[in-house]
Amino acid sequence: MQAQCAVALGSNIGDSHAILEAAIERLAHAPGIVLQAKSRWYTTKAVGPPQPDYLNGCAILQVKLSPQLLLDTLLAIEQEFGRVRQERWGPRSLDLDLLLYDDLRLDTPTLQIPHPRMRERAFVLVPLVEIAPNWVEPVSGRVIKELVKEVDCSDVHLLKGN
Ligand code: PH2
Ligand code: MG
Ligand code: MG
Repeated sequence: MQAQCAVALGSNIGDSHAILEAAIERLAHAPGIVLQAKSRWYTTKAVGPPQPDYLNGCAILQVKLSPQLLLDTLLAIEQEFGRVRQERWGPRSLDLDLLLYDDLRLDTPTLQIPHPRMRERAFVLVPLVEIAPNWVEPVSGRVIKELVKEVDCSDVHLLKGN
């Protein structure tokens, strides 16, 4: 079993650039995962409670893991990078969100695919369109390059020196 997945990466505590680069390396070397593509990094204004700006990006992974096993792997990597779960949408050293898993639609109490808020989040769609413009988001039936046109991207800026 092989699947292609899209993952969003975010950080707004600590040296976010170093954390995200290290997280990409960690993902690339995880059993059952091959890194296919990574976007550039973007500084983004925080959505949710007041908190520092984020650094965000996305990656495409080829995986031999089920959605649940992939989620477990992402959560374990977050923990390794010092993630402490506090308030919802609060600041974090590393956030790894599973966005897309082939054309799968899944709705369980612990895992929803596609990520239910990805369609409205410029901080997800702007990096994602770089590496997956023609991927069909299976709930809307629309490709990423179309979805990104409908969000306000004014708070998403390419990190200098990418
Ligand atoms: N993640 C959140 C809440 N708000 N805002 C930005 N800009 N970037 C994020 O990654 C982010 C957020 C919860 O996961
Ligand atoms: Mg998140
Ligand atoms: Mg998360």
